[in-house]
Amino acid sequence: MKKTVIQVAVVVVLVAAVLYGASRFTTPLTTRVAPLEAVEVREYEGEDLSSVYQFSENSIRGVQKVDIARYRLNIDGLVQNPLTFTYDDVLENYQHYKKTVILDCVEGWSVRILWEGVLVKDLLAKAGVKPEAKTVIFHAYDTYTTSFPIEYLLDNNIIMAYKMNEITMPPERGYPFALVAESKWGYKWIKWITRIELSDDVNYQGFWESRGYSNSGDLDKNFFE
Ligand SMILES: Nc1nc2c(c(=O)[nH]1)N[C@H]1C(S)=C(S)[C@@H](COP(=O)(O)O)O[C@H]1N2
Ligand SMILES: [Mo]
Repeated sequence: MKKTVIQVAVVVVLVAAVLYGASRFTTPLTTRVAPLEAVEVREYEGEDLSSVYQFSENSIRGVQKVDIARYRLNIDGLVQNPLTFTYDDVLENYQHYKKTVILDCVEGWSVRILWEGVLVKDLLAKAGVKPEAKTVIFHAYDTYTTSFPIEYLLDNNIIMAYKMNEITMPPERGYPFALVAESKWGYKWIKWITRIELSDDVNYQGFWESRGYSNSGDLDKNFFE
C-alpha cells in the first residue's frame, strides 16, 4: 500500500516536470518579460544631475526599510478632516510634478537631483487646514521631525517626492516619501515621512533644530544659531 502511494507520487512529479519543461519551450520568448532594475537618469533639460547614490548617508538611526503594504501617511492636528493615506492613495489621487532642485547639507556637500512628487499644499487642501494652524510638523519612521511655517509650503510649490532621477526613491533616500525642502539646508529635507501634523506652536523645534540648528533652515543664512 505504502509502495503504491510512493509510485503514484513519483509519476505525478514526473508528469508535472515534463509539462513544465514543455511549457517553457512552447512559450515564445517575448511573452516572458524579465524585469531589469530601473536606471536613474543623469541629465535633464541639458543639465547634469548627481547620482541618487552620491549622498553621504548620515541619518540619525540609519537607513529605514519601510514595508509598503503596511505603510500609512497621516495628516492630523489642526485640520477639518484627519486623513490616512496608503502609498497608492497618494500616487493615484494627486497631480504629479517634477523639478530639479539642489540639496545642500551643512556638512559641505551638495547634489542636484530631478525630483518627482505631489504638492504638499494639495494634501493639506484635502485635509482642510484650520485657520489657527501656523506650523506644519513632519514626522518620520525613524522618529526624526522637522517643521515649517505653513506659508513656506503653500507659497513655494513644495513637493513630497517619491521618485529621484526617474527611479523610485531608494530606501536610503527616504522611500516612500521625502520632502524637497528647496532653499533650506539638508536637515529640513525629511525622509521616510509618516505624518504631517498641523500645529499652532510657532516655536516648535525638530530633531536638529532642538540641538542648535536654525529653525528657519534658510540656505542663505547661517545654519547654526
Ligand atoms: N527621517 C530623516 N530624515 C532626514 C535625516 C534623518 O536623519 N532622518 N537627515 C537629514 C539630513 S541631515 C540630510 S543632509 C538629508 C540628506 O541625508 P542623506 O544624505 O542621509 O540622504 O536628509 C535629511 N532628512
Ligand atoms: Mo545634513
